[in-house]
Amino acid sequence: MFIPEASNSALKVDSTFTSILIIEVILLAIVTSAMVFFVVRYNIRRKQKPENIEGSMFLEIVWTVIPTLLVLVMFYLGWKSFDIIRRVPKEVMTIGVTARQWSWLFSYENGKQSNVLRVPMGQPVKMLLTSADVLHSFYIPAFRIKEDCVPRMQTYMWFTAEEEGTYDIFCTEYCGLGHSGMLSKVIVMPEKEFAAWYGRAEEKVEKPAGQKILEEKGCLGCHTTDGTRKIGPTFKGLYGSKVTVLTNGKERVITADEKYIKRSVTDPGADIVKGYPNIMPKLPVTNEELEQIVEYLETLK
Ligand SMILES: [Cu+2]
Repeated sequence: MFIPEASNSALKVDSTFTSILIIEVILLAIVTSAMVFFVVRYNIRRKQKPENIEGSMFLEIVWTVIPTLLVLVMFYLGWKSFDIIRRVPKEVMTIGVTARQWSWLFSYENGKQSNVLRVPMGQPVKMLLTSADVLHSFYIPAFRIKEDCVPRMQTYMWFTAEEEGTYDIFCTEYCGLGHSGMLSKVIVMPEKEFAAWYGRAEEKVEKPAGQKILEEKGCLGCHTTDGTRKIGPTFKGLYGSKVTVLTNGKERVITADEKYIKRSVTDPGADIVKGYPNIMPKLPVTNEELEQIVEYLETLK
């Protein structure tokens, strides 16, 4: 397998997929060889005389019963693995997932929040999913599970991670220009290690409040703090710098001061930095949060 089978459902989903694939390959072989046979056998150069056939009860029954049985077998296999994916065990740890353009936020039962998903190995985890804006879809290929994130609705999925490691998380429903950058990781940790991380009230190095807000609101899905260009301009060195923007389609150079930064958050379409698309969604922020964001950006000079 190219992608590891790192959850309880992965093996079952794969074996269902392989079984159906085998049935299909056999069918393809039968149909193709019959086709080739008829092309050769009844070629016009053989000058066969056409014959009128009245019908055959035996053939009618054979080609009705066999496909019906095959479809029923495939349905049974699919339904069995679907049942595993949907039936959540009683004792589970619950983690909330909020999808937004273009980031993931994971919220734990004890109030911890993170942009990276950490789960204990061998323990069932239930994810409660929702979206803050448009349709997204939460997908962990190594676990063979995905589920839609729908605004104003809660969906769920569950899994037991069975192999330690770090695996990809993708958004698998086109959700705007930043869709391809809507990535994260799931880190499967041994139970003890997870408990230690989970129990720690705060990260050892206290993060600035502004940085936390940028992480939680998903700003860092499109902007970086290290100077790299993503979908949006980087925050590094932004504060106090000269920026060329388009205001109502007119180009002008302004200084990235407090006023400019605040306006860029509350009204992202007002001044568009030259060379970037006008795609930033409006985010709900309080005045206090705005102050903290500005304060943090000031430190990124
Ligand atoms: Cu998305």
